[in-house]
Amino acid sequence: MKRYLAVAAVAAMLLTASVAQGTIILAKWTFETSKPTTAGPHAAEEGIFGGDATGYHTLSGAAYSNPAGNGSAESFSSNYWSTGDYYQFETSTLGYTDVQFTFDQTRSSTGPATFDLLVSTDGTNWTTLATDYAVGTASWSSNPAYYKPESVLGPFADASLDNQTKIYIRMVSKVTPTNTGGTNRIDNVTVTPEPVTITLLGLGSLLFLRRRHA
Ligand SMILES: [Ca+2]
Ligand SMILES: [Ca+2]
Repeated sequence: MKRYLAVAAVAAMLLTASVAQGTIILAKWTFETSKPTTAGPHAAEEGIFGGDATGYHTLSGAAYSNPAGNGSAESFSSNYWSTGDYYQFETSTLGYTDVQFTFDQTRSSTGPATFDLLVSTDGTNWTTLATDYAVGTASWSSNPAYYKPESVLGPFADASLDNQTKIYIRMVSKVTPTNTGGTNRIDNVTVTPEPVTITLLGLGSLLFLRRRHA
């Protein structure tokens, strides 16, 4: 009498799971807690990594304030703009790929209307993602019912931002308005991984026990 054990590993199971956009936030500045009155740094209100928001102005007269955001109570605003002045946001993307970001930006009628968008991983060497993008004059209200989608810029993405200990995002004014009182305002700066599709390979084994009589 012989006994045979035959084993066959047969089945492969393919599972595809979709992770919806927005379920992971690396950093998001809403300014609802920081309510800026200075150049910063202002801590991100949300996100796995958080991070800092800062403003930079050449003119010492620049004032930072927190007027109504885009459908929220607070935003990050400043006046006395010169060419080269900027808003900057820094966070981490370590362990995440396909990183993208969006932000809301508006201005007063005499505020700077033209910006460049730059990114960096060291704060020294910069890559330009958008040149001379236009900032509109949509009037923001703290009432969510009056949220202005036309103020949303992006999503912007660049492979250099993936899986980095630190990333920097800058919105740099390309113009010097004649009216120093002109303001520019930013809100809802959000850094996320792009929606990803995760493929799971599952191996199912089938074990056959076969008995034979000699
Ligand atoms: Ca806000
Ligand atoms: Ca306020």
